Amino acid sequence: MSESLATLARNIHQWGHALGFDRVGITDPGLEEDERHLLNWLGRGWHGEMDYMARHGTRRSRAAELMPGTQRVISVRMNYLPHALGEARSALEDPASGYISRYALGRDYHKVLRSRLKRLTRRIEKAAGVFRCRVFTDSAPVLEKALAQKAGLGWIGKHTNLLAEDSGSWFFIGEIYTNLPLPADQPRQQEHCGECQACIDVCPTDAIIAPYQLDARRCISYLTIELKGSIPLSLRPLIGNRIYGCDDCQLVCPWNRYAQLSAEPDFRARTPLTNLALTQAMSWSEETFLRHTEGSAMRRIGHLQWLRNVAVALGNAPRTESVIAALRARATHPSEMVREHVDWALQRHS
Ligand code: B12
Ligand code: SF4
Ligand code: SF4
Repeated sequence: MSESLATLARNIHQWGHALGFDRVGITDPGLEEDERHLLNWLGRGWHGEMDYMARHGTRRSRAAELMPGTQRVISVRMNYLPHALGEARSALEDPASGYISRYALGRDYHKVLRSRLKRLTRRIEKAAGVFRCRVFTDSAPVLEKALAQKAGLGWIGKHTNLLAEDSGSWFFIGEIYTNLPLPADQPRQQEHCGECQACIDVCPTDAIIAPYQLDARRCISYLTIELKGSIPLSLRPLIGNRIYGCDDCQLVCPWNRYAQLSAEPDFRARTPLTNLALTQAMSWSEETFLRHTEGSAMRRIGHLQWLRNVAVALGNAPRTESVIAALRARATHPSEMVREHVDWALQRHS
């Protein structure tokens, strides 16, 4: 290994920190074992309607198929927790409010991480000259958690999120594929779940079928974000007041006692997404929905899916006159999907 590559790798860590990444790691891209798990997962159909997960085949696990000549992956993580966990727990416990996953309360992470990663590549280019690279953050077929684990950024817990001893799991992951043969960091941290299985026990829909194995079709994050059509009837009562994503398996994880709040102003929670009354959420017009979710990852579910999710949560809320009125106001909505979920919710209160 040349001294200049070793110096460059050290600098990449420093520049990454200066750009706001909480950890940076470098790894070679081989993921044979994770590829086997991915193919098993797809074979069982656990990806549901996320066709993009199956479409790219081994490009997801073989970096060189995505960017020919890839020698190393620079993996980064950035904390996103906007406030203390007590606030998340009290939002979840208030059945009249809609719970929104903590990751979605601030600015869309795709934009934040991508622009920072691009700045990191420009910094590297200044020092190393022109080199081949591509940056990703949930933006292409990449096994991001597996790469981050291999780069020493944490371990994949039984809930299938990546977590680290020093900061829990409330962070995003992104990476740079490069043809630079940089020295790699120590692979994965030791796994520290031990005998714990709190995440498996708490999951409202039993989506974590076994340690490290998630049937996405049952996960509330999938049901409220990825699933475009009707939510299965048997799962609706289990969704509670979660109207966008779910954090339960992270909220219960003992390692999240060490969670760090995000230092990133872009990830600050926006009003009115915190403490949002379900009745108010149901009254949002498309224009209001678009205004309140501008620049947020939530926007991509669109207004109809939003109303669908809120209808389910209102069906699970305690019966009050305003709950019934909010539902009735949407009973003749032009969307068949919205009407069907509203009908279901009204029947729960009849
Ligand atoms: C598809 C997807 C989803 C799906 C499926 C989740 C999943 N576990 O796969 C759904 C919609 C449910 C989802 C939900 C969430 N997601 Co998501 N999602 C992704 C995405 C696009 C791909 C993940 C993937 O490759 N899945 C494929 C399967 C095979 O992987 P896996 O279940 O993790 O299995 C791995 C291991 O568990 C192990 N394994 C599998 N089976 C077995 C069996 C045995 C015996 C063993 C030992 C190991 C093992 O190997 C597998 C491969 O490494 C990534 C972005 C990306 N491009 O990587 C974001 C990503 C994973 N999501 C993210 C987030 C934040 C979430 C949510 C927290 C959002 C929310 N609050 O609602 C939830 C968490 C739910 C959960 N418990 O995982 C972050 C996670 C950050 C972190 N700290 O880990 C990512 C990395 C996005 C990002 N760039 O930051 N997500
Ligand atoms: S995000 Fe929620 S539904 Fe999905 S696995 Fe975790 S606890 Fe279960
Ligand atoms: S709750 Fe327990 S089993 Fe689940 S990820 Fe955290 S430490 Fe591991």
